[in-house]
Amino acid sequence: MKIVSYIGLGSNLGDSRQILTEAIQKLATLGAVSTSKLYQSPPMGPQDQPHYFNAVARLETDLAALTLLDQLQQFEQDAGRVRLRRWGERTLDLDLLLYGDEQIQHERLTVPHVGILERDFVVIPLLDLDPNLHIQGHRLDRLDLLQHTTLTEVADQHWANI
Ligand code: A4P
Ligand code: MG
Repeated sequence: MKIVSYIGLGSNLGDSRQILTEAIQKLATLGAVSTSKLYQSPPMGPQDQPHYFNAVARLETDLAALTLLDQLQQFEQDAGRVRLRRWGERTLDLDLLLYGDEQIQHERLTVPHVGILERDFVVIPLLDLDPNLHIQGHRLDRLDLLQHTTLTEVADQHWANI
């Protein structure tokens, strides 16, 4: 059965735009993909790191949630992922934000992703893909953080050529 999942993409090391484009192409091997716009975002966490490129992908997949997580972690490794510190710089971060409307509490996987409702670099791209999205009873388009966003749009939905 096809599940609609949403995956957060982030990068602030290397050629981030190219790294995210390749990540989208890899996601497209798992099922039908569509992308949000592409954004730049000041770092959450340590401030002495570059701005992030952020986007969200919508993926329709047959994969079980943990199998999908395995794939995301493989794609991170393929991108030569280094992660130096918590909330620190990284070449590629792929977070499973939503998996259908399932709530998952597993030692390797928490869904919805922790902090999803507090991060403008997640909420705004999610709204690109589905303006009516609700999470845990919250309408995303009503969240206060939308009033003081720090995101800059750098490309429209076609940035990854899919
Ligand atoms: N894990 C549990 N749930 C999930 C999930 N839903 N999706 C586990 C993905 N992984 C999940 O992940 C650590 C462990 O989380 C994995 O082993 C997996 O089993 P990680 O990717 O190694 O760690 P992380 O992503 O570095 O976690 P951390 O430090 O909590 O970072 P976040 O929360 O991902 O934030 N600022 C801007 N502007 N834009 C960003 O994208 N990203 C971060 C990283 C910091 N600041 C940012 C951004
Ligand atoms: Mg992560």
